[in-house]
Amino acid sequence: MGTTIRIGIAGYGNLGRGVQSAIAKNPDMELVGVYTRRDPATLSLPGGASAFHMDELVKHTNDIDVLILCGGSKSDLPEQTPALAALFNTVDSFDTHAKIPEHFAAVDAPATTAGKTALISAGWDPGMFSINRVYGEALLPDGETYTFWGRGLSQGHSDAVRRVPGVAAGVQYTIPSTEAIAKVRAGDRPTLSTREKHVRECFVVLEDGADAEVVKTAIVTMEHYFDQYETTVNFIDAATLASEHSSMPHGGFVFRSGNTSDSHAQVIEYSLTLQSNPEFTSSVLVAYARAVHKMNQAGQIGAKTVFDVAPGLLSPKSPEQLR
Ligand code: API
Repeated sequence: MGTTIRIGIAGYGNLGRGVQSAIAKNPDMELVGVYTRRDPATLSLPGGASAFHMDELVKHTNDIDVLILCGGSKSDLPEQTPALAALFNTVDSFDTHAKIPEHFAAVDAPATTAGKTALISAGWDPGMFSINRVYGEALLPDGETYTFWGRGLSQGHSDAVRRVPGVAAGVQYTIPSTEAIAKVRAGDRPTLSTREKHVRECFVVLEDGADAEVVKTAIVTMEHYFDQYETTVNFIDAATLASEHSSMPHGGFVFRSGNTSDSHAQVIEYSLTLQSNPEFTSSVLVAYARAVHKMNQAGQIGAKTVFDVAPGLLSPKSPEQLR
């Protein structure tokens, strides 16, 4: 193996901490620094890692092979990824599915101009689930694809809830229809609307003086996140949030159910059972950082998605070892 891949972390919330843990599990990687918009002196970083203000990033362009962007999709990444992809090879987990083409275009131009490689929308969905949908559809062209999430805490939806004016804190659980999952697993191919597959449940702590009805309406009508679902909003206090909603489990299923001939039906199932949604997402981001490093060295520049990355590039093993 060659020298270690030098990783920077931009943003130190749940994902940033997860990336730090994941780097510790990958001996071919090394953490150069954590970059934050907060006062870096206030971060207590395990393992003697260094913290810097985000503004210092411009001074460290020669020290970092791949910068992993750990901000939220609602407002951080649409600004940060295009700006930082002009300076670094990057990996992000932008997960507003409907806006991925727009995000791709915004990142592709600066990355290409700078000769950088920018992998967008990695994680598990979008990410590993996307890959499994594409595999399923390619292998079983005559069939149906089903994605179920949960039961679990969606970071994307929780982040979106927390950005609603009047919300002090909150989480969102995605709850799938267990009946629908059982039918699909058994080989049925029901037609299911978005509403029939999942419901969404929010637990929200209001800011002092906030109007609960206004907050609730803002959440349940939010485009891309809640408007297509049955959503319930429960108002709780900060102590209850801390005691009952601090863990972040998630998971789900991708099914492809199809026929290879009139007489034979086939079902493919990919499933995840996650104790920590952010730590798993972070592990995916770190494996893709390895691929981004190799792709940039091979001259593959510009914006990329998981569909553009060959599986062997994710591995610390060489092509010879894999063969
Ligand atoms: C949901 C899924 C979760 C995808 C995983 C990840 C996240 O509704 O629960 O935000 O946690 N879209 N993108």
